[in-house]
Amino acid sequence: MYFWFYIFHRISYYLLLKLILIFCAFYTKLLKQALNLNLENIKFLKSASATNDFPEDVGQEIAFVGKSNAGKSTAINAIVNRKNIARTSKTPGRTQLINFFKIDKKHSLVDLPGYGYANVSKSKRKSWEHLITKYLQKREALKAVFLIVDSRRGLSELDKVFIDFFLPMKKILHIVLTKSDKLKKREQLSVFNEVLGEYNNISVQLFSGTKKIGVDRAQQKIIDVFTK
Ligand SMILES: Nc1nc2c(ncn2[C@@H]2O[C@H](COP(=O)(O)OP(=O)(O)OP(=O)(O)O)[C@@H](O)[C@H]2O)c(=O)[nH]1
Ligand SMILES: [Mg+2]
Repeated sequence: MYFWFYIFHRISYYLLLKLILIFCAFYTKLLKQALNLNLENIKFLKSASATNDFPEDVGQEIAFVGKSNAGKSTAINAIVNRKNIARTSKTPGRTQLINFFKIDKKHSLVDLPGYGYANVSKSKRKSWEHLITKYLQKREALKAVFLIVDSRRGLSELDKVFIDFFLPMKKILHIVLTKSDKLKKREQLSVFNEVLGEYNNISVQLFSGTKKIGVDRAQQKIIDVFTK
């Protein structure tokens, strides 16, 4: 009897050990996958001017949203360490289509047209708004939005309207305060605290695409979103 109890005990012990090892291997594989996510491998996939132009709704996406000229395309370029994969311009309203960029089979970044660009006809603005709204509401692959805000201006009324529209979707929102190279340390801290004070449940960071400030933090956030 004691012998059988001993055998049973050893087998259960062995099985438990095996289970722990399988779990560890699985966890390591997940971590590895996360680390292997090489942002520099990014490739332009396609531009969309209508919902039926969108690529297949699979995998995981992070969209860059914000006012026109806030620095969305520059932020994407800095984060993926590529010069001009997302087209930037001094002229507001440069990105007029939804641009999809693929990092690998499962992960993409999306450059959205900026809002609040005055120099555009009413009908064109309406069609952009429709396109962006449809994308944000319907896209299953959309896991998070990086809201790009010019740190010199702080959150605009339109940014706040966007936040109110997006928060109920229960997806991740991360605020990136760009062009912080144009501010003194004291001013950077002030805008950072102001945004945090207003939305203390949203993550916020300072950033500069041109001076490469906060790039690591933004990359880490992307990896966190994709491995969550
Ligand atoms: N100094 C500084 N300039 C920046 C930074 N980010 C963007 N810019 C400049 O701001 C301008 C607009 O940048 P874009 O990245 O094209 O802005 P966008 O939000 O993609 O603009 P749209 O596509 O028009 O909506 C360009 O002249 C950039 O060089 C930054 O971090 N620091
Ligand atoms: Mg752009």
